[in-house]
Amino acid sequence: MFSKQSCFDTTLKTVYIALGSNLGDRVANLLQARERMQSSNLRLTRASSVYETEPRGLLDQPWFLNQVIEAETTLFPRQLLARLLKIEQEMGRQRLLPNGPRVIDLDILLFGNMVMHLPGLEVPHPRMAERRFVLEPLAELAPAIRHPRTGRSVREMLTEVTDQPVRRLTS
Ligand code: PH2
Ligand code: MG
Ligand code: MG
Repeated sequence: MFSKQSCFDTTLKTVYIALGSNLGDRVANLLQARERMQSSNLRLTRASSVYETEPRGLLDQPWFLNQVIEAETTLFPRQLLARLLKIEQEMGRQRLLPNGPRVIDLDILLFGNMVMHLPGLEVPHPRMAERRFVLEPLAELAPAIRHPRTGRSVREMLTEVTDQPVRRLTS
């Protein structure tokens, strides 16, 4: 008997991934990242608008473009993370400063209802609840979805971060 949790589980999971860029041609970087992610085992189903957002953490850097995509995947979290990091590398990301400027950043926000605390892989993303640049685009796609640890909806979390400047660019 194979349980649902076994390593043979090939069911589709719905995941939400945050994209961010503040170096080079930011629009082209988001587009290229979406194209590179799209594949038979990671199928992009919906994309939010693109937002221009004030930098958080390290303030003295260009404003970001941020977006969230929804995808269906048969990958496991570790595999998905490895895929995202590979795309970041292929697109020339250099890690010089924590929270510093980058060509592309791809973060797993939510992976089904999973809660995970592994070295290098925390799901849901540990800082998503305090970031309007994540919650605003996520709320376009899934306002009622609940954070699996706190039980709060995206819409509820968003009401607490409205002081952070963001500007919607596309619809
Ligand atoms: N990413 C960070 C730190 N700060 N600020 C904005 N506006 N957008 C980001 O994507 C972002 C950030 C670390 O990943
Ligand atoms: Mg990030
Ligand atoms: Mg990242």
